[in-house]
Amino acid sequence: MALSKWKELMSGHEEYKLILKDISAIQQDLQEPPIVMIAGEFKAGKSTFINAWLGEKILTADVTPATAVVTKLTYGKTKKVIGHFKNGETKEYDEQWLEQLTAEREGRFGFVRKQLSHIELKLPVEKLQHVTIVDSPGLNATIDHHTDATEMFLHRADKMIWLFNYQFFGTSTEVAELKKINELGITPVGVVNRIDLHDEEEEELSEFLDGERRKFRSLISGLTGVSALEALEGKLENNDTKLKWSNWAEVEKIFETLKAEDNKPQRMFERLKKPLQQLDQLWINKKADAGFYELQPLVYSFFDHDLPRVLKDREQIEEKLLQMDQQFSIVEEAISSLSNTESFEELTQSSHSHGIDLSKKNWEDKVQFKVEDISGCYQSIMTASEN
Ligand SMILES: Nc1nc2c(ncn2[C@@H]2O[C@H](COP(=O)(O)OP(=O)(O)OP(=O)(O)O)[C@@H](O)[C@H]2O)c(=O)[nH]1
Ligand SMILES: [Mg+2]
Repeated sequence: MALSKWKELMSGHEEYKLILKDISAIQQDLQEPPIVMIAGEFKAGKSTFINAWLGEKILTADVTPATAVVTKLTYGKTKKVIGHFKNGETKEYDEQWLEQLTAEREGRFGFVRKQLSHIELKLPVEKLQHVTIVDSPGLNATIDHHTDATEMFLHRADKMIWLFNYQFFGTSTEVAELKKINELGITPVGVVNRIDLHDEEEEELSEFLDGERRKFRSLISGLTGVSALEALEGKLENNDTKLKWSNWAEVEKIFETLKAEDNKPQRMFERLKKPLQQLDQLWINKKADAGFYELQPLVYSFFDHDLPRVLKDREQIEEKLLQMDQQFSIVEEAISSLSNTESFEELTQSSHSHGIDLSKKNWEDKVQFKVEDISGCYQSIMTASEN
């Protein structure tokens, strides 16, 4: 396919490294079903939300900042943990290291985490054949590299669920992040987590949601309240009451809608724009550089050789012109002297001083002189201009 050809042409050239990385990611993402990223501020309950969707405690959820690495859940016949490194390399790890690799933990994997772009977790879960789920480190965590890791991955999402924390709903940093995501061409579906903590006596949940939905309508599409924790517990304990309270049926509906809207080709097209624009700019710069380096020796040789030669030629030509002017003025004098016999003596003397001999001529024969000597003068002018 065309993208492989591009990669082949660009590989090995340092200046194409970043563009190559983007194109490799696009090529990789093209093979996958829609990528749905679960994003939100730290501790919103993102990992718990994904565990609830899976119906299994697979990802690490904790009261302290937990998810440290973007974790992509894809379909695989067997469970596999694959590290995708920033330099494009991949490595498979034993599944027992999943927590050490993805969660903020002490130990020898701290260094590896810094080199990782993301971890891919392959699971034999049928639902993952139709959708790839991405768990992300919390934005606005006190740990900067968590925010960076998530921000670097945001543009790879086809769709997004933005998980609000009911207890810290709609912070200013959250609004800023949502604006950034909108600029990437993604309008996340809004979900408020931890509604189990809502006090119905204070305000009806539906009223709270209606009000916030209106406030955030330009940044998100829809707003639903859930309890990921209750949903997970409900599924693990086969407790239908808990599952009902959790309002999880709404989340299943959201996933059905996300699956049905196929925006993958459009997203891929949008994402291709950036590397294409970068390539275009790189080539414009290369062309300008090449033009400059080819022109440079010509410019130097012009100043070193051609210009001094032209200036010297000009000097000689000006000198010749001056000589010609002098000869012409003698001719003009000769012509005017034909109507003024007294000045003829002066003319012969002046002509003589300019190397033109008129003295031999007989003044009485002046008409004949006029024809012959004026032509003589012309001849000496011609000779002077040829030297
Ligand atoms: N009460 C309540 N607690 C929840 C809910 N969902 C998650 N929690 C708890 O909130 C804490 C954080 O949950 P996580 O799933 O780790 O949150 P996260 O957004 O993945 O956190 P980071 O990855 O660190 O950003 C855990 O102690 C969860 O048990 C919920 O619906 N209700
Ligand atoms: Mg997490």
